[in-house]
Amino acid sequence: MLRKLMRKKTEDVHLLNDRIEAVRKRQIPNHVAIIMDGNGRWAKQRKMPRIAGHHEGMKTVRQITNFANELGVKALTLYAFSTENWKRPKIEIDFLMNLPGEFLNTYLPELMEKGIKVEMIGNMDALPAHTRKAIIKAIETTKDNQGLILNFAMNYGSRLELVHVMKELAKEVSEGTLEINSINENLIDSKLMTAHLPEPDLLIRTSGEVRLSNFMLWQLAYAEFIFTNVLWPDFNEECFMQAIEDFQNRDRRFGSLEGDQKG
Ligand code: V0D
Repeated sequence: MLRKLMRKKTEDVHLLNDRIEAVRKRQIPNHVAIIMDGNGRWAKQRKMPRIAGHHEGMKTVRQITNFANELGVKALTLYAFSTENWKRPKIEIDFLMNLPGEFLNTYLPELMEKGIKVEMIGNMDALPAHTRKAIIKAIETTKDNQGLILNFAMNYGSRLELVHVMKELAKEVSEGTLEINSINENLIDSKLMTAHLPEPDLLIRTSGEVRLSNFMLWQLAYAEFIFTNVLWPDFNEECFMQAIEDFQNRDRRFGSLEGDQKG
């Protein structure tokens, strides 16, 4: 029985390896953005506290980061904490704010080994000092790494990001350093917190919710959206692979008719 199980497991690994080889031959998305939903529900199903789900979700972050890096994805943005999340019970927020420190304590050496570079978008100022310190240390330590950019969206909200850009432009216009006619899409791109990243070409949201929830509204204009019912703690390499395959099987046209059947 055990031998049969082990053989099954070995077959699964071979199948996944075949799929990896096949997706590598096609276009790998440059920038994948993920809304990591379903941690609370995962815990509830097991009669565990919500924080247990968050902790399990952190393990998934590690696994998916490594896998995306191996596939050659250039940037991975993970929505870890939204500006809305402050409405949660204080005890849950306190637990969440310990996760970056714990994650980095255990995972920073591996990030260095693999050349992964940590970055962050969102308003750092409102985070507790210990959380901020852990993140700043990770950003500093990994700043010269050349592999995947692991970009955490923390205390991030897209409308607020856009409000900041608009104020900045208004200020420059009123000071006479910017002409209204010079405002264009590229200029706005350059003022966003994601200015240094490639445009996201794939958005994944787990746990069956089909909403954007104020996440990268401007940046996701042309991205492919993939929604899955899988809860974030259950999201594994196979699920990520499936999302990449679905992405590769879509016909991306950016509004043109290129590749369409003519006539
Ligand atoms: C909980 C599922 C890693 C989503 C993943 C404070 C909710 C696990 C980080 C992390 C969270 C953030 C920055 C950093 C290193 C790690 C994280 C939060 C929540 C919000 F530099 N997981 N994780 N941050 N969860």
